[in-house]
Amino acid sequence: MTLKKHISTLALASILGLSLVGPSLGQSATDSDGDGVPDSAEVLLGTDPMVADTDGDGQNDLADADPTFMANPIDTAGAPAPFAIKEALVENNFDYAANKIASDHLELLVTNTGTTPLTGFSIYYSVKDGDSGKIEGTFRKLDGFSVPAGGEARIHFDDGSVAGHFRANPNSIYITSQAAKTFEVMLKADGFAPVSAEIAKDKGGAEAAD
Ligand SMILES: [Ca+2]
Ligand SMILES: [Ca+2]
Ligand SMILES: [Ca+2]
Repeated sequence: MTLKKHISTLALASILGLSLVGPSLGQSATDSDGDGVPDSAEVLLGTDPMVADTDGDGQNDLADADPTFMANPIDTAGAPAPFAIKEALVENNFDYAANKIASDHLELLVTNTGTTPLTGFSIYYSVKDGDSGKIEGTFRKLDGFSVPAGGEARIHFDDGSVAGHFRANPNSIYITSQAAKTFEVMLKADGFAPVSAEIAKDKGGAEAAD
């Protein structure tokens, strides 16, 4: 009797689970990233419709109780970093390649004072909304990003359409809220202690290029 009841509960949970993911959210709705959350619902959740795990904590957006925030996972141990964040921008960006104003996005200029090229970077960044107090926190491995010995390189988080740029969540409060915001960034390369930067963004939306 007990066993039968247990099985019934599991069956019921399974049915409820299917109904939550399926028809109740619109079975035919487009789910571009296959995380179980339709694109239209990702807008409401503030998650990225093209990224299954928006905050980078390893849980996809459907399973994640707080899909736009994870705590900073970066290990602060390591040898003193031979790199530094020379510039950190979240507004009034400039596209040096095209020599024109670029749409607002998170951009870092990283310098390497060492004698060997650096790779193996990862980043954690948080953005806090000055009005609501909401905080989003995101972790990413920066695959393909490197800084030459004695040189510098830029990290861009935008729509990711340009080679070498990384994708940022288009439904982030950075884009959707007009409030002033505070960004905190921590950048790490394997084996080295991380470096940090804090950036304030003025009240107003993320302006389009003009
Ligand atoms: Ca989705
Ligand atoms: Ca998603
Ligand atoms: Ca997640």
